Amino acid sequence: MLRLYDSRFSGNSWKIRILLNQLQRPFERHTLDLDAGETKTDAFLKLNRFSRVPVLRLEDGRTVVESAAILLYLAEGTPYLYDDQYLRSQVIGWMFFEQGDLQRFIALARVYHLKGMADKMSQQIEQLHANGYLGLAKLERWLVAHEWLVGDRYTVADLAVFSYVSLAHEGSYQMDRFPNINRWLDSVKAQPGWIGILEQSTYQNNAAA
Ligand SMILES: N[C@@H](CCC(=O)N[C@@H](CS)C(=O)NCC(=O)O)C(=O)O
Repeated sequence: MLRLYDSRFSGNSWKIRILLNQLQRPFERHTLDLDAGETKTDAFLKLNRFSRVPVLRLEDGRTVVESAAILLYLAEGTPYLYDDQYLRSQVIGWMFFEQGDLQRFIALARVYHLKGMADKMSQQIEQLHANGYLGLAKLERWLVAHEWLVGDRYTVADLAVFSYVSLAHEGSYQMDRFPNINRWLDSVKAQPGWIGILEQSTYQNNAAA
């Protein structure tokens, strides 16, 4: 059986749990405690050279790391990824954009808030917002004229970008500035099999959680 190493509040891990649920793929869930340094152990380093979650362990013991790579691996041959070479390149392009222009700026601001460090880190949060808003404005501009990020349907491009954008308000981003992003977030949430970040997948082996 597939095994997912994740952590409870990780938006990168949430992407994978949503897709596994949408694909109806059974998996064992191993939830790590990041604050206890569980991604820093020698055993975990053998699973992921970058010592981060998410990690997908395949049935044969090999691992896939990096949320975008895991999404692409799982989506291969399914409706969530195009066969067409050009459209695939567009999906991958959005995934790079998410990692480079959005994810870090949103995730760090969110972590400072979740850990009660927002006052102490207010200058850093301001800088993160300055960068994050640039990425969000580009996403908003695309969504003015497009229902989905690539082509005419929901794909792993939407899922990859969705996760942290939907959590941005937890990092004090003013998301009411972006009506088209909000319309698109609602469309992603309405997809069959979508689950919330703290929800359990129907296909999850809870014994391993
Ligand atoms: N680019 C990576 C980022 C993964 C990442 O930042 N994971 C965080 C949780 S969301 C983590 O494991 N942090 C613990 C650490 O860095 O020690 C991906 O998309 O999978």
